[in-house]
Amino acid sequence: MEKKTLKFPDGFLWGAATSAHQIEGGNTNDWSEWEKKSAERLAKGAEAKWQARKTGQPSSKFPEMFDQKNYISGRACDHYNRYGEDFDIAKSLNLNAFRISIEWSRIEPKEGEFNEKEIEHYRKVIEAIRARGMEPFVTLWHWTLPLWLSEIGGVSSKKFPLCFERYSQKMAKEYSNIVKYWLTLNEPTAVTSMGYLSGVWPPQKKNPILALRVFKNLGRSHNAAYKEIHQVSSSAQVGFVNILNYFDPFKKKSYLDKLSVGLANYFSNKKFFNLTNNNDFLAVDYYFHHRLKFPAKENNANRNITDLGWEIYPEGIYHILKDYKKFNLPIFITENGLADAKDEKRAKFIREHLLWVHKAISEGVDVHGYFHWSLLDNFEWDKGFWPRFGLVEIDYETLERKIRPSALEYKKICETNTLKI
Ligand code: IFM
Repeated sequence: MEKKTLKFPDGFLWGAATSAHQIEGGNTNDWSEWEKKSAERLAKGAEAKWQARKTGQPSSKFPEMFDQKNYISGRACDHYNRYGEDFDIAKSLNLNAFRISIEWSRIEPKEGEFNEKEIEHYRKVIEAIRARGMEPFVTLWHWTLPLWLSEIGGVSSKKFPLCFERYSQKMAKEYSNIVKYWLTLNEPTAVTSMGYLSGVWPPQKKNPILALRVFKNLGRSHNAAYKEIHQVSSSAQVGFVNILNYFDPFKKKSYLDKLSVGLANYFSNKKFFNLTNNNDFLAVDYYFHHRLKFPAKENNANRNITDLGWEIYPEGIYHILKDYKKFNLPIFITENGLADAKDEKRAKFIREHLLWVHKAISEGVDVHGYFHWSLLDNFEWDKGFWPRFGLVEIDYETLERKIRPSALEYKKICETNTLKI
């Protein structure tokens, strides 16, 4: 049967996304300290946590999860030293954009004291991305904090927005000649709910009042950083990364199910956005679909799931993009990916999501780029190393990089700017 070719807009950015703490190795920040305190508990709790889930027994498939080492980021992928090799791989896959984050704890290890050596390091990293023909997208805060800042309350501290403003201004002054696209914050809703509502991530609070304060602080921080970056460079493009979940009602005609969807949508997708004054573009991360039954019970079909038990629901990205059309701003999909150690589902996952992205574009949504999460296998926060999100497999013993077959499929799409279906 003849294949159909779907063309993406000229100049579309094809990328991969990463974050410093998850790949660099050798970080000292609030997470690295928390990992040391939590590894034993997380390893012991793994059996109970994963056996009970609908994930096809990952506990027997991933014995690493019982090992305390799994939960310590340690040297991770040693990307701090091997970034050149990693960007060569990205280039070989025909990527023309690359998303990184700057590790604040390296840049400002003591309050108000900036480390020139580390500033130089990230300059080289960004230049290395550019030298390979890729457009850098730079995240200023992907969740980890310098120790001095976490000791005074981190994102919940009154001082946080000012500290973030100072750091952002410094970064803008240093790099605005080599960075056009700035992402101030990564997924503020995820980090607030995991750290301050469910209490699973550091600082493990379960306090809705504090969560609200964090939300406001992060909103102010984005607004301040937006201003600072634009004061340094009027041509900069600044946004923040919003993780958007697609909610739909279990029964299409049930008012109560629809009410649940409305509320979930508000708290998870809209509330933070409403706190931000300015965005030059919208950055969307898409991973989750929730089919809700009143009051808030999830009833997903889960026909197809990742190693983490997350439902694969490509259509959701289309609805999210359609909804974002109303803001009339360029949209970048700054993350979308899955844990798939055997690489059995990744190629199809990418193709199907892109099919829906293309449909949204053909209906007038202004999508400018897609970044797969992630280039490399990496440290998946409280789950550690066992979930494998990489287009490239990492052998954590030897640090050897091996390009997965799905990456070669993605390469074809990036190379031709088309999807053949
Ligand atoms: O690994 C994370 C990333 O740090 C933020 N977005 C979701 C990814 C997968 O869970």
